[in-house]
Amino acid sequence: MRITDARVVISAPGRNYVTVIIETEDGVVGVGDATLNGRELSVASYLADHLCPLLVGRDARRIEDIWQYFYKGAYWRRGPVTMTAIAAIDIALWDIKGKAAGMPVYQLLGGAARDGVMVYSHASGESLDELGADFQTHLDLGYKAIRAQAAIPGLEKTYGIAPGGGTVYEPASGNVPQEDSWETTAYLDVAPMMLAYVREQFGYGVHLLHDVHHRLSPIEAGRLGAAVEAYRPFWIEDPTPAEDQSAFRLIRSHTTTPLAVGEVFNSIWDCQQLITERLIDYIRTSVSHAGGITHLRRIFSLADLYGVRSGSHGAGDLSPIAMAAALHVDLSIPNFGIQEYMGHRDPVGEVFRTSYSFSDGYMHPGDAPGLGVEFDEHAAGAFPYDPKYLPINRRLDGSVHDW
Ligand code: GCO
Ligand code: MG
Repeated sequence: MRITDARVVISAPGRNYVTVIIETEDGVVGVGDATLNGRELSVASYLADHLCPLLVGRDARRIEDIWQYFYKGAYWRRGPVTMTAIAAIDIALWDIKGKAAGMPVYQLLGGAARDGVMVYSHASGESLDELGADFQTHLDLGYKAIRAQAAIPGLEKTYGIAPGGGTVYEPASGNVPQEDSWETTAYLDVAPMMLAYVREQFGYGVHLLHDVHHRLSPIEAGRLGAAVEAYRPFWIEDPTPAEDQSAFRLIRSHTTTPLAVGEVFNSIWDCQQLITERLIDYIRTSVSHAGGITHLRRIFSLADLYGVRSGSHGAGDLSPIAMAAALHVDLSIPNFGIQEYMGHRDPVGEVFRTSYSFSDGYMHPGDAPGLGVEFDEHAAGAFPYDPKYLPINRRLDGSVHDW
């Protein structure tokens, strides 16, 4: 099954997505997600200039060989741009394999190990009351797990707080990133109050999550974890900058609050110590940023040996193709924990037609052959690239702070 064409499409139906399309001699076509938020054009160029030309003529069925060819063959290993590009090709090849076999990808991965995939959504507010209203909206939608974020009084803008009215958070368009402000002391006061508020209002029958976005020092994170234990968070996410794996030893020694990390990781090497030393409870690597289905399964297999569960990143800046691929992996692995599901903004459905479904807090990838996502290349043409950056985070004294 020779590959006859591989190309990249950048479109912005709601937000920017980079999509790889791989065609084979017998007409089976696969799609993969190559979106790297704020760095979209780098991955598109890596693919179009370096990887796609090398795919033509190769046997699309040899997924592992193609993965190794691009990973080991390039000499330069790892890194978000490289690994997102390899991931997109890997995802598209699994799509092709499923379509050729007439099976959904999860069947090729060993079949369903559960009936559905528990997902968590995002609730946020400028005030606790606004957060409460948004939390209730998500409960009414059936979610069993909800992430809570609230603005910090005294700070002009806080990352991830949606403007309200059912909308999701979205960075502003433009060629220069917006700048947010940050003050750790204020945050450390507010965060426990916020989780306490959610428990007082809604009780303990829902899983409660919170994202720190890498903003604390290890000892501050230990203090936060200890302060919120009574509110039984499902997890505290990204408490400290994720590349410092040994920092988690210090956090662990101060709290039993479960820890999740990994949305910025792109290989098994980034989380090897975190997993093998049992420094985290959930590994959040995503299928599109951590080398595709092939490499993500390797990470989750290592995690399974050490009692660490999956909790993949699933923000709206990962395309519906990544969401579908994640659901196929989630459904089939033994150590699934939870899946993030932020949903996608209109008009994403005009370009990506999905067969996954949500019911009562759980998702299922559907039973269409392959990933179950159709990408309408023609429709994508109506939504040109819209430059957008994640905000920069500065302390009140003007210094750049961690993300
Ligand atoms: C999350 C994330 C996102 C990321 C974004 C980066 O947990 O969903 O932290 O908000 O910041 O996906 O591209
Ligand atoms: Mg996060």
